[in-house]
Amino acid sequence: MKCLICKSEKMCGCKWIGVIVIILVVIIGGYFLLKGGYQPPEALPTVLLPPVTQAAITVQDQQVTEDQVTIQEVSFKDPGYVVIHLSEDGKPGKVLGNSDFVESGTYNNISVVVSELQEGENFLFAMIHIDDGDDIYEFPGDDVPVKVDDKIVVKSMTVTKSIAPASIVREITVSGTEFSLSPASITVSAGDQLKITFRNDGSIIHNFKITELGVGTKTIGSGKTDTIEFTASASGTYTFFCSVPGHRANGMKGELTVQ
Ligand SMILES: [Cu+2]
Repeated sequence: MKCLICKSEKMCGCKWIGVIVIILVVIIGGYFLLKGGYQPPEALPTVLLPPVTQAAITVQDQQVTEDQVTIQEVSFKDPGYVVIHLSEDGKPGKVLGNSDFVESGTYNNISVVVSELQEGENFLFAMIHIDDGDDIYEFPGDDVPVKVDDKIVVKSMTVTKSIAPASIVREITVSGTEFSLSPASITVSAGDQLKITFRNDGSIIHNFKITELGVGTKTIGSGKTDTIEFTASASGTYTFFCSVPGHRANGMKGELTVQ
């Protein structure tokens, strides 16, 4: 390899000069970079929304399962509350609930707890009320509806409330003896929560298993009980039995039918 500096045909001492120059460049360059050239990134400036010049409210129809509604967007020029009125003859009527005290500004997705939502459709109005300065909602009273151009700031919305069907808890006691399980046939509805207590009314150890559903009691002695709880989600017929060797074949079995 040819020396780049002195053009000597052989490797010479010149290469070390090159190495030293590179090291110096790195050190000096690094020094200046750290001293002045490098600036840590500054935090992004906070985006300040312009002050609210006019009260406004935006709502959307919604489905709920609890007595609570969500206001999509609301702008308060002055501190106040979002108040939910029931529609009476198409006009804002009885108050069903109000938001917490809200300072001036624009807010998204404010929740308001309301009372007396009916199952099915509820026709409601969301209205902005002003606070009279004590941070306590008073209406009827001084916390009156806000007006813009002499009009109340209000939007109507339909809130559909659905009530989840309550699952039924079925409590069943199964007695085990030598060699039977009683009842030997149990029928429940899909979705039922089952609480099965196995009672050993025999004189030797037994248990209660439904392997197809992955549930079972402990193996217990005479006079003892053990309880299992599970939800019968899938329809079908499942065999229950005592898994102590020989007991199932001797009659300790039965059927759980989930309809
Ligand atoms: Cu048994």
